[in-house]
Amino acid sequence: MTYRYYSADRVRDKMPQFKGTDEELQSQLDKLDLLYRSAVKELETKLDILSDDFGKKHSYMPIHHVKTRVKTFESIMDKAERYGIEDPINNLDVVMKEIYDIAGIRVITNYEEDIYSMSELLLQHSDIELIRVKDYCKNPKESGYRSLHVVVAIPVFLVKSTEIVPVEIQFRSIAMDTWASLEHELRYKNRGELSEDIQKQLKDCATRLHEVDRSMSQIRHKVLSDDI
Ligand code: 0O2
Repeated sequence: MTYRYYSADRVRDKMPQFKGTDEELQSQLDKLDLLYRSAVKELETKLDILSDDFGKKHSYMPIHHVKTRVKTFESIMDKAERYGIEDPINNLDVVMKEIYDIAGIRVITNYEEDIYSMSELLLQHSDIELIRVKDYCKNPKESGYRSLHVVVAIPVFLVKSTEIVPVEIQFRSIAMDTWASLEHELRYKNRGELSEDIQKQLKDCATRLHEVDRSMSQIRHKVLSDDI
């Protein structure tokens, strides 16, 4: 039996209101899977090539590592409900148009400045269209969260058609990712509830990590200029 990321049987169990046949449901789920996984693969390759070329030209690799994920079907449906999309299971085309982060890539860079150099280089690609930017590095969230969120649309070339697929790319430095990962884990463990005092302490940690990020970057520049 072929392994499927999205299985019609499982989806049908949870959402019996789908109006078509099991084959129709599976065919839509397979298309969803193929499009978002392909879009992620293409972007991952682009980032890999940029990082290699940057490394050769500047003897420095700005990307520390990259993580990718495609949302589970349950999580896509939850978000569609939160967005107020009516009857999402029977309107997957609307879901795909309105939810930008079904496919997500997290690019972890060494320093904050690498976030901007890498995102700018990626956005120069002629086949990539910029849809939306949210700069939580320049304007951190109330929680203390920092990251650059860029939503792009990329073409995926299939046998009979070309589909334009949105992907959310989160660019973060190692320090920003450390904070976001630990904070996410703490929040998740506490079912999203954190006391005001804990939130304040976490925000304070975000500020301190940001100071460390800046100091490390200054040290790097000093080391580089001393090198010459
Ligand atoms: P996951 O599994 O990380 O993807 P929307 O999410 O579309 O309703 P919007 O405006 O796109 O709304 O959300 P936002 O805040 O720009 O980005 C949401 C994502 O950013 C979250 O995804 C997190 O990955 C990250 N994020 C935002 N704020 C915080 C924060 O305070 N702490 C941490 N750790 N991460 C944050 P999801 O959907 O939560 O899940």
